[in-house]
Order: sequence, then structure tokens, then C-alpha cells
Amino acid sequence: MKKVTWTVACVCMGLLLGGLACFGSGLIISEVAWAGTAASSTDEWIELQNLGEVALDLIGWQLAFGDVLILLGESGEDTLEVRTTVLEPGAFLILERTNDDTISDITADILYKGTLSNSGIPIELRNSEGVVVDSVLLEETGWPGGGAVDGEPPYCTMERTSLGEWTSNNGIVRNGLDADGNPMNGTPGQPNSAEILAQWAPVVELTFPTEEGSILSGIELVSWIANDPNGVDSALAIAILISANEGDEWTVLIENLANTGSFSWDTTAHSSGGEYRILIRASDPEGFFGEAVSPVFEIL
Ligand SMILES: [Ca+2]
Ligand SMILES: [Ca+2]
Ligand SMILES: [Ca+2]
Repeated sequence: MKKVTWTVACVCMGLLLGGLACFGSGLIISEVAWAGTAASSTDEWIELQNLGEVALDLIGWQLAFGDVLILLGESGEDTLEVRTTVLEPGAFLILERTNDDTISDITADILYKGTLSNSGIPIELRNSEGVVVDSVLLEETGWPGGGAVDGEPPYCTMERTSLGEWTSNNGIVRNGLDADGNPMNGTPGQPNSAEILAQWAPVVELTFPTEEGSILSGIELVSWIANDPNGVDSALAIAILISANEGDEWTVLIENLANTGSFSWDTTAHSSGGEYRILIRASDPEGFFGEAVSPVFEIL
């Protein structure tokens, strides 16, 4: 798949904020760059997001890990500078370690000090009453997402999904530059990569054949409907693939069809019996695709 920069992603931002609302109802820990960046492993940063419907006064809120205590609304021992004290609904809060060059093209909301160990360290987000409202829990192997120099991709951040789970930045949807000006494998100040990708991929529905075990013969009309959530439906290209072994191997039957339509398929070109499946693949001009697969059918 082609790598795409953030400019394209802005198109679907409204949808994404709605999508993120299925998890959490207030401030959450959204992304953690515990390994730093390609420029420096000490260039760690953290992203929080207000999933609530009202602006949040951050005075009294805290982010804590190990013996590090970052006050979010005011300066403190580990909080070097605070530039944002009220977070609007949907807005992100960017915390950069040590100085504002950590993410060189984005202005931090908070500068802090303190290390996120690469072997993992639990993180707690506490509200102004000291109640833990969100946290990062470790897995047996350490961090539940993200990676360092040997990560795939390298220095990928740990990103929250709309279900509240942790995953790694996919290296496809990303923004921000590190201290050396390299693009980062993260999404500071923007929705996380899995959310964007889910919103970008074309959606395709196979409308025939759809019945398990049906028997096709002669000329059959394979039909489909496809649309692109962040693009023009008519720009989609449809390919039809066929498998004679339940989907283990696929052969292209025909390509470059319209996003919605049907194809008169001469089944007599294929041997009788067999366990056939049809796959419809819809590709958009950005290189993303969505697929629909039929149930197994026979050809007579
Ligand atoms: Ca680290
Ligand atoms: Ca910065
Ligand atoms: Ca993000």
C-alpha cells in the first residue's frame, strides 16, 4: 500500500471523532512514543485526547509513571512548561519530553521531564480528585504496542484504538517530524493510524453469488456494490478473482470494472464440481482496497 501523508486524512476527521467516541467519555491516554524517535531515543512524547463533550480544565490533573509525576494544568518538578490549561472536546494534548524539538513541526502543550523505560512502565492518568480515570497496563512482554529501532516500522508509537486497545502505528498513516526532520511513525495531534485506515478503505458488498452451496451454470451475473468512505465512488476500480480451492489461491477473472455493477460470467470455462469462491476487490486511487468474498459454490 502506498504511504499517504496527513493532508489526505483531514477529509474524514469529523467521522473519526465520532468513531473514537465509542470508547471513553473524558480524557484518555491516546498515544505513547516510549521509544523516542529515529533522531533520539530520549525524544519521547505522549498524546492525550479529550473524548468528552465539554471542555476540560486540566488544573489538578496528573499523569504518573514510576517516580515521575507530570502535573497537566500547572508547572511542577516534572512539568517544565504548560501552554494549554483547557482542552476542548475532541482536542489532543501533546506532551514533549525535555524540549519542543522532540516533535519539531508541532508545538507542544506541555514540556516535561522523565523517562519511559523501553522495558515498560505502567502509566496512570488521574483527575483533579486524584481518581485514576485511564491507565496503560503492561503485558508480560512489556508495552502492549509500539517499537524501538527494531520495531515494524522502526520507532513506531503505541496507539489507542477506538475500542480502547493498544496497537502500533502502521507506518502508513502518520504525521509529524522528529528533531532531525524525519517523518515519524506516529500521529501526534491527529487521530491514530488504525482509525484512519479503517475510514479510508473502500467498502464492498458482493450481491451475487451469496448463497452457500449454490450451483452455478452457464452464464451467471456476478454483482457488487462498492463505495469509498473518503473518496469518489466512481474512482474505485473493481477486480473479480476466483478460487477453485475455497480461497487458498486466487486468479484474476477480470479487472477495472465500475464500482457498482455486474459481470456476465461464463462458468463453462471452469471445470465442473470443485469448491469455488468469488472475491471482489475494490481499490481506490490512493492504493487502499477493500474486499468481499462469496461463500463456497459449485459449478455444473
Ligand atoms: Ca524510552
Ligand atoms: Ca514540538
Ligand atoms: Ca495520535
